[in-house]
Amino acid sequence: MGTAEPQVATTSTTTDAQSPVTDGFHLVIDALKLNGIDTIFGLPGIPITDFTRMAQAAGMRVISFRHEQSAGNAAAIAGFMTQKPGICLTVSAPGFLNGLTALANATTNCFPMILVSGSSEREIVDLQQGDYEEMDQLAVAKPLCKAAFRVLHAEDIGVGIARAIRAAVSGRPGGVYLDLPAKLFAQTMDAQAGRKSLVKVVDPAPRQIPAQDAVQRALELLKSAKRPLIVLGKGAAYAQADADLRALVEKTGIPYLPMSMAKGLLPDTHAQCAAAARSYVLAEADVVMLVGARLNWLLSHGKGKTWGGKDPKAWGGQKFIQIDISAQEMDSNVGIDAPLVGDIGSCVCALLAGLGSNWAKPPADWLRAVAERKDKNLAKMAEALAKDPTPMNFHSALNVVRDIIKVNPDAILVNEGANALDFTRSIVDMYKPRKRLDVGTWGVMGIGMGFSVAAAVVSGLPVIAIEGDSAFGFSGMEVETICRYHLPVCVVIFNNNGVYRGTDVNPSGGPDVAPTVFVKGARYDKLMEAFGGVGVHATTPAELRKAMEQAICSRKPTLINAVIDETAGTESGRITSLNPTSGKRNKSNS
Ligand SMILES: Cc1ncc(C[n+]2csc(CCOP(=O)(O)OP(=O)(O)O)c2C)c(N)n1
Ligand SMILES: [Mg+2]
Repeated sequence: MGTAEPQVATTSTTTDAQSPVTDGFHLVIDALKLNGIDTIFGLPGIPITDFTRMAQAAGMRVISFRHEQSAGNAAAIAGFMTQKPGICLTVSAPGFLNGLTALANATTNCFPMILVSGSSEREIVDLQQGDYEEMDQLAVAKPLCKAAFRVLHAEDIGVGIARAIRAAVSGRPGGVYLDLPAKLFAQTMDAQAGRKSLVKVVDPAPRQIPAQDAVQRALELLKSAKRPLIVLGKGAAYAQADADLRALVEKTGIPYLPMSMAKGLLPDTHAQCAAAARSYVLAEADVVMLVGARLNWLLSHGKGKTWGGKDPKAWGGQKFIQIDISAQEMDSNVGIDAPLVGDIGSCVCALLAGLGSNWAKPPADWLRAVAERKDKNLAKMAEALAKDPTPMNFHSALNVVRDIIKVNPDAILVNEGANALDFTRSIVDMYKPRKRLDVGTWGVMGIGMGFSVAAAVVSGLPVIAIEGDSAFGFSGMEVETICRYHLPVCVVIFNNNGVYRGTDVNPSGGPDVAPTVFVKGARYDKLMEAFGGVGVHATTPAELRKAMEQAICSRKPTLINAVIDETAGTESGRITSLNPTSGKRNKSNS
């Protein structure tokens, strides 16, 4: 393929200020660098191969993946961690499409990223004359992202990149598509004019200050509560308003519930954390303040039995305060009594200022009732964690992970799977903000290795990826990427021989195994060894603990194949009820 690459102007480099001409390649690199973007997650090929080389030559970190979806997931989570748009770079049509799932997932999760894709000749694509990798990528991307732009002329690159950056991070963050046709890269222009055409984005995500009357309304409602609750979402984690948020929670004394990626905003061991009494507080609270958390399916749409409603669609009678940057989020599922629209940092700051010095703590009987439920459930959990069955189950394996995170609170935990996800979320306490990265709003499989690579690249800290064996398969080839860049990633595969469990049988009695079952006793550890990493086969908690400790200490790419009882999981983990049931009775489901 290399011989078919477009010819490029080689007289210019990004560092050569004297060069009379520049070109599209260099203008894109210069525009990104001007805006503080120093890393690209991508996969080379026509028409962007030379671009990746030039970006690397210009001092950018270019992390090359084995599949664009992983590069896209890496860009998305880098955006979440840094509040700067993560850049994913792909080739045209198929590469673009491979990246698109990550772009759509980023948009759904409000992660700022820019999918930059090379594309084919506009004239040929638009006449559908059958170009190499022909596709109207802009049209395909548009409904799946927050904004989509195409740049046709070199002199517009500065504005194009600026618009993409601002769209990704301002207001509610999300995915942005930037279409760069092959011809654009080779276009030349006067170097000085080129430099002048670049735009350094000023204040890309301007603060959005909430209105004072909205702040007062929220405070009054909160003050009137007998059984208040705060729910922290990943929007609150994204905001990086950690100290103020903690002050707000502690000054009000209100029990709080962290959503999955908000775990660790305050340590999960905090006295006010009500995670272990989740079903009790959701059903019983009379005023709920949502901070960067949406009332989507993850919170049962704010109604039904979870919220104390009489039937699955009934409102439970509680009042809601919602802090969100998007006014449109309000009333999405139930009426919001006190909408507080603004960026989370500014909203939390305004609430703190309005609390005054004599804010009354919630009624003692509410706090006592929450504490009782919590203690009871934590005692039950401790009992389950203390068991040491053979083979290991999720609890005995996660007891180890829990200890490891406790002594390594800076390590980043990536997590996907069904049971492997749900048990990890409830068992493994997090102690610091933005340390838990997982499947997010969609519950999407395939984020594991992309998130792990980005987390390690962005932070330099050790990463622990707890992966269902099915979940791992979606991005497993990226263990080569992890080895290639010598990243301190320890992948732990909870191997229960399949999707949810490994015990299903083919109802027809035919020779194929059931659709949820994998090769029994697979040795995923060998996959890591193939690329020079450390592979460990662990069948006991002691072996798992030793291998994880060594991985953290050595920072060597490590994959631990943790053998889990194949009967231990449940269908769909904690979300079994979302499976439709067949109305038709037949042999297999009667
Ligand atoms: C992209 C995508 N495809 C399919 C699914 C459906 N799905 C949900 S969890 C899961 C895998 C669960 O198995 P595993 O990762 O082994 O976890 P376990 O429950 O066995 O611990 C699948 C395929 C999904 N969520 N996302
Ligand atoms: Mg499994």
